[in-house]
Amino acid sequence: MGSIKKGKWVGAAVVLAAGILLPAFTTPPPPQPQRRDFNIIAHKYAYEPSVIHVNQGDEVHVRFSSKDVTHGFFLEGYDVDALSEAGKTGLLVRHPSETGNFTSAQEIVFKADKKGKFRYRCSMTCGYMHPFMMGVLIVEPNSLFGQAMGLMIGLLIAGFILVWPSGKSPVLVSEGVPA
Ligand SMILES: [Cu+2]
Repeated sequence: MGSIKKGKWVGAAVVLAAGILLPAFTTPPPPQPQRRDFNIIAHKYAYEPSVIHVNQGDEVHVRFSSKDVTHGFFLEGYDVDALSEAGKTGLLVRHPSETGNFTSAQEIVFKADKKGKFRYRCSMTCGYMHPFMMGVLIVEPNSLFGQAMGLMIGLLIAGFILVWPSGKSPVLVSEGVPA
């Protein structure tokens, strides 16, 4: 009986170790945060590109310009709002939470520290379709998340093995069933 229990513990330890180690070998290392540059062009009533992808932790630089009238670039979740006047290279940028005025800048810069989908939309009324002028920033999670999932699955399987009834019980049950 003691040896069965010991075997279970060893089994659980092996599964747990696999749960921790396998993801470390099979998933690529987390991407190093890097500088990402984007050129976003606004016109009635869209952004080009309308979807941008970065990895969590990246430093994002957006050069934003307008083709026709003055357009805005309000990025949800990142406290960024910018304005671009057609034909002008510079921008006006502000951080809405700081209630500050717009200051001129060459580009929008922020660190993509939150993962998820964040809409960017026009913050300057530019015509009848203005409310529909939007795009989306997708911040991919750091792959450490994959390793955390591997650890969790390993723990679950180890726990499952520990509480699983011993090998004898199915035999007892089948013996109890009348032939
Ligand atoms: Cu607009």
